[in-house]
Amino acid sequence: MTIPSDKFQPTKADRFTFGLWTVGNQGRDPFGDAVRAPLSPLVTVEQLSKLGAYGVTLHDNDLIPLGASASERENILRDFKKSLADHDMHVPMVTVNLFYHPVFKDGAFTSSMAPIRRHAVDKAKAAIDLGQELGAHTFVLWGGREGSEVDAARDPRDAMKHYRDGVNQLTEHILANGYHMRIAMEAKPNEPRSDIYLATTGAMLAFIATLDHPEMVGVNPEIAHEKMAGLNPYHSIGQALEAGKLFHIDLNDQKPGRYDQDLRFASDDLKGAFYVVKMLEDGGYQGPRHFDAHAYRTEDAQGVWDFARGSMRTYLILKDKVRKFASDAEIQGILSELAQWSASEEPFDRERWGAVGYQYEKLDQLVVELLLGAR
Ligand code: GCO
Ligand code: MN
Ligand code: MN
Repeated sequence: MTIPSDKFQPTKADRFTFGLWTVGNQGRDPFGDAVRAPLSPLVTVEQLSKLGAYGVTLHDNDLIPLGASASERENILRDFKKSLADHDMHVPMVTVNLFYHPVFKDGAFTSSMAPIRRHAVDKAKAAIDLGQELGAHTFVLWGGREGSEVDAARDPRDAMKHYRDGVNQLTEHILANGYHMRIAMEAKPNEPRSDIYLATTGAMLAFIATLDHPEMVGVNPEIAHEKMAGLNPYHSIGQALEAGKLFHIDLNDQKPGRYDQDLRFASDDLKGAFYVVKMLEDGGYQGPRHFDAHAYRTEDAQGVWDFARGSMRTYLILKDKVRKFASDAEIQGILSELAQWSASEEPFDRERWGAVGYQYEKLDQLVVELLLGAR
């Protein structure tokens, strides 16, 4: 049977979104300058819509340059909203840039300087207002520079207090304005700081429980960040989902032990990506499937759209594999045997239960063959 060529063509119903900063990435790195021209938000909206995406996400300053006047802001927003409407595109999430300007070099919410902390909270509130104007219901908070190099300079307990105070002010702002907005906190262990506070999704979950309005705050796990911490994203995402805290997701990839790579989703670890897709699809995750990655520095403008198209196609192909996994008689046979054991009321017998084989070798090989298209 030949697979119809459009079988993995993304549609709006798939709810794929990309950050403006992802396809807009110009390929700068610490060793080399930009290799691609800047991409306007309007072109991004049009191109991504053509490719089948549902929407875009943005930092405040991806759209409104820092220091823009009120009338400049209004003009930019008018054109952007028109472009969204013309191309049936949505903005389900916005975030705030608290890392680019030198003022944030030692953090924002956790800065040791009170005026910087106050400014950071005001900037985040303004980004929430912007999100509200664009119809977003999720505000991602990534504390890119909330961290340290010199531990003599700040006690992490103080950082936690300041961080908590900042997030509490944001939930107050949302409530006071009657917005329908939730906050999703994104963890990362390092880069650009030597150490970033709340380094993992698990740490975020513990922190959220200490907030004034924990019900309004969840997590935005990123595959690459969990891998940078040496963790298994499938487990982190699963824990968040089970806790009712998976408010958003950043799909990408990362080789272990490297710098922050932001690789195209599933480009490195197909099996890991398969389990993430399985978790999102089987676990009832309702949010957009959001890509936070960028094209290789080797790419020109066309390569960027190849990157975007590839990200969505791979997700849909893996989603198809999730369906195959659920209907594969041999895989399901092993799983139902395991389920029977899990529900067993047989008495404990050291000899019997110690001698049992779990069939995990067989199960894993079946998954590998399924992913390789041999089943
Ligand atoms: C990174 C982060 C960012 C955030 C984004 C949203 O490692 O650079 O993943 O891309 O997701 O800034 O706040
Ligand atoms: Mn991210
Ligand atoms: Mn990242």
